[in-house]
Amino acid sequence: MDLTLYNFPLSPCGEKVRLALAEKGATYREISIDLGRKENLTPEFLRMSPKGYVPVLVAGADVVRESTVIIEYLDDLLPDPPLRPPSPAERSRMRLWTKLVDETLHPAWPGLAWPILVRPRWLAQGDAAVERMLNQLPDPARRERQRRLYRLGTEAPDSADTMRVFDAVIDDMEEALAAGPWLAGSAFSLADIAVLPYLFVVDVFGMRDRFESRAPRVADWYARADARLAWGGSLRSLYPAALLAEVGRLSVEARLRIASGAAPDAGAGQVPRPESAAGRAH
Ligand SMILES: N[C@@H](CCC(=O)N[C@@H](CS)C(=O)NCC(=O)O)C(=O)O
Repeated sequence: MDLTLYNFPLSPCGEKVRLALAEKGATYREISIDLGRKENLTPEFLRMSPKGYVPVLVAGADVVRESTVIIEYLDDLLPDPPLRPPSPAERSRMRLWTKLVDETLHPAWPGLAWPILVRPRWLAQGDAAVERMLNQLPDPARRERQRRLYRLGTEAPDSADTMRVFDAVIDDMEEALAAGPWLAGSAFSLADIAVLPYLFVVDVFGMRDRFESRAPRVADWYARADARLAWGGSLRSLYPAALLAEVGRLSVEARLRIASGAAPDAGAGQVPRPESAAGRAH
């Protein structure tokens, strides 16, 4: 089967798909869609993904979008090794995690990602060019958020909210991992694949301490997930070293601001706590 993945490097939704493909041992072609240059808003791309989101997977004649849908599609298409637990109880737990990521963790992600991955390039291009790109965005809420993050970087309220959401999800994970080695229970599954790219990015941004310092089971889970054979014992092997070095460099300033502004529990109660997957799983 001919597989093509449209992705933006380090976009966690696209990375989920890459992790699932790696676990399956699948070969595929990857096409990079530069979100900073709005390559996701070309008519050709919008035909595949009407909201202009990466990732998109093209498998033969099938064009599949929405990362959680794509990873389940892949598990149907390439059943070995299975990435959904066989028992209905564990499978339902797996889906609580993928739902938590779709509904809560991912919507919070731009508050961390845009200041680091996109803003520096936008600052170099200047306001007029950035406004031209922002005005192409069909969704006004998305446009305003990107404008805020461009203007204010990690000073935008979005960034502190993001860190609080991340911290709450880490707490949920810590609780769930008391019951088994992986998030859905006994086996590595799409639940782990759904969350892992977000913690990996926290790590690449130099903020691993965010979970290592206070969530020992999550730290252990992360170390075991990072060491999986599917990616040769290190998630970093999936990326060009130059990209990781560049992102590490770009994240220094953001990291320091976030560390000084939004420590775990600071401001608790200002944003709604995400609905807990762990809490409902037991
Ligand atoms: N629910 C979608 C969300 C995808 C999404 O938010 N993709 C981001 C990258 S992480 C994107 O393409 N953003 C482009 C933009 O907002 O302009 C999924 O899970 O695939």
